[in-house]
Amino acid sequence: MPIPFILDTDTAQDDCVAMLVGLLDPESDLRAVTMVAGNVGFDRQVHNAWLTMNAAARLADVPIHLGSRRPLMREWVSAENVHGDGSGGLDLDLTGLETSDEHAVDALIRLTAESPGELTIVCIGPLTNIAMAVVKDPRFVANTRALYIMGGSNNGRGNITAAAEYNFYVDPEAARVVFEAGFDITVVPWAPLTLRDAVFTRERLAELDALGTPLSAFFRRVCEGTLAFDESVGIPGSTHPDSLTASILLHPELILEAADYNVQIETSSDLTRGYSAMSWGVHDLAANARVIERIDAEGFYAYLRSLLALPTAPERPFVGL
Ligand SMILES: [Ca+2]
Repeated sequence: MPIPFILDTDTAQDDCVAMLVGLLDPESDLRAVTMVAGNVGFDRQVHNAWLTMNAAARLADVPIHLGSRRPLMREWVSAENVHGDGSGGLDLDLTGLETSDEHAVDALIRLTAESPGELTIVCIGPLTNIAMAVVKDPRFVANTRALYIMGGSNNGRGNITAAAEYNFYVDPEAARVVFEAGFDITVVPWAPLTLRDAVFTRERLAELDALGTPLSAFFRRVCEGTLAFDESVGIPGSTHPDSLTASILLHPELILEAADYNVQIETSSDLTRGYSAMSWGVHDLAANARVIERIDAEGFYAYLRSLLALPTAPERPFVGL
């Protein structure tokens, strides 16, 4: 049986790849996309989601619900210096395409309530929408099967500051609400996991490009902009934590090591805003999340490669590809 889930995303670069996983893998039953303020301008993120659905030839198959356009308490912080527009300048004729009238927070609450305990939410942006749903409906936590969250670092370095990973930094209060709410949570952290197991070197990217499919051409474009940034900060390739998060939901055999942690998010310090304190079981703190520690990196690469090798052609011609 395909696994039903919702993708909560700030769609740019690897969010697009995560969405491809959700749209192309036969093990996946992607029910909705919910948009949250994050990586790049909100409307550009929606545009990037349409581009991705087009690449997967699934335009308008999955509803896009527009959600929180800013964090709960903070000013929005963009990652446009990292991602550019998040899709390498691709464009598309969007004639006739409409996002849902229903707000993302209401969609999250309704969809999980319609099949209690069945829907997982893959959260690959700031956690604003999820926190809003927690606050709005006390049944939301129990109705949700699990959250798969890309965010934080496991006693490792951040990316937007020394201490913090971007998603938790942008809306630390939302992250705190979510980790204190009682969900069944799995975390894919930035460091050390992503930096060790989900970086594709230029050699690998060339291999993927050599597949010569429309999907591999799309993949190259959405990853190209970020690659230059990653290399400028010493990361030897493009980073894929969001697609990894979706992939381990559908293919848990990719998980090689994981452990239960108590995860708390720093909200009061300027210096360590959004820091995720991940306590590994020796501090008398109750576990509230499973943190992924090691994955089958070769298996993950081979899996994405197999998706990008599919002959799927875009539904409408891209402008600029
Ligand atoms: Ca993201």
